[in-house]
Amino acid sequence: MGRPLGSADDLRRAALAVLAANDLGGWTKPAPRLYPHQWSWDSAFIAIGLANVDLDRALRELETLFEAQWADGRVPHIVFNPQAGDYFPGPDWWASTRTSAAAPRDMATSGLIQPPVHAIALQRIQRLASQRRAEAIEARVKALYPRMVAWHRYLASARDPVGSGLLLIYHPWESGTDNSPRWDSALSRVTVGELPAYQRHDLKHVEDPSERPTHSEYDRYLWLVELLKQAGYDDPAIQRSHPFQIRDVLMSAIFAAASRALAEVGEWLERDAAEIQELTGFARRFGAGVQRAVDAELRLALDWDDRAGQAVRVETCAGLAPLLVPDLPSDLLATMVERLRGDGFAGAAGLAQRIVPSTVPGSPGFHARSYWRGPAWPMANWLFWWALRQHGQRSAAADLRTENLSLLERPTSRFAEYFEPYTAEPLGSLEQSWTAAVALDWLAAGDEV
Ligand code: 2M8
Repeated sequence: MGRPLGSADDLRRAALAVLAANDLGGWTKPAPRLYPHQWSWDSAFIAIGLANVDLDRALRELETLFEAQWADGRVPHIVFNPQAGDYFPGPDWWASTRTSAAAPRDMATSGLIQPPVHAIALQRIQRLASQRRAEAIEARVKALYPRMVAWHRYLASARDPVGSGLLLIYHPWESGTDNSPRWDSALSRVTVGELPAYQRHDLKHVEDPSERPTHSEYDRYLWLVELLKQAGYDDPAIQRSHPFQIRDVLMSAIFAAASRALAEVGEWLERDAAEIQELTGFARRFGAGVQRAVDAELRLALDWDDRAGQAVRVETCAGLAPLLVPDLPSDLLATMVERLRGDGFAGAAGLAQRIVPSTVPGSPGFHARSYWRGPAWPMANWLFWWALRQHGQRSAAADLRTENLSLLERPTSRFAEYFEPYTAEPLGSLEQSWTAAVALDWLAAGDEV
């Protein structure tokens, strides 16, 4: 894996080897040591990558995840692997089965969620299966579809009971962009109560602690879990008192895009018109919510802090969320494409590759080596690439793909979890599954302008 990757074929082979090594039979761990369980949105990206090589295995990745779906429709952010103990917080800390009647009885899961990329993966699998007349796969898509509808209904109702068009999150881990400056002000207002003593495991696997969250951030993460547990993971109870409640623009934009994708799968399945309208309604409602969140001065969408009653004015890649919104008006699309290519993101001065960093370089909270505070994440770049293609922005999409592939072809890259944006130094874990998966998808997409 340390050898130069001379050709697309070499990169493809290396990516497949990473996914095979992390494959635990029906599901894939995100990284060899740092993340030994199944993570929700990682599995969606993995399914997208695998769809290019093995539809059966790609669909299996989603099926195993949805086996852990809660009775209320939520898809947990972690499904615990009973064979792996080396992760904290583990199943005992979450105590979901003991705490909530909606949690699965026979599987240990967390009680949080992550961004709903899954229907985008399902649609990819469905389209390829239809092209190839793979009937057995089509039948399994049909069987999984109602579970995805239940997931989307949970999000649209439990996470947005007031119909704002933005989904509420209760924890930075729900956003998937865990340590982003997006959460700094809300976290600073959380007063940590009585926490049992605990031992972090992540720092055993990442040499430089500055690449991971601080201890004070971890205390807050764990205290928020304590509070969610005390509320029995019950949405109305949480919304009455939880100190961290933010309307997340990136989560909401992904939900809008995924609802459109799911509606299209529903049309292909010839589902009831009312159900399809409900899904297209989610796409419109959350697409509109994200557009309303755009700040005219920063030209980015901003999260809304419900407890503070104000927008979160930071410049991160989540602000590019409108790009994911289906049918985005052309003026806003042009603004967002310009922003993505401009000096805050892919066009920032001195970048090793012209790709999107997680936080605008030089803006408050930016840190070039620190988890979600500045490094570039290939899977986040994939999302924006996918969005650009959905809008027919082929030239911007082609540039983003080429630059990301050049990064991943560097002999030192080794499918890292994230990269220092100025030096391309690999950070976090090496051989991260979703990095390999998006590499496979970019390779399969071929060159285009
Ligand atoms: C990271 O999150 C986990 C907690 O969920 C962690 O730091 O332990 C995030 O990057 C998240 O988005 C990702 O799904 C997970 C596994 O790759 O790691």
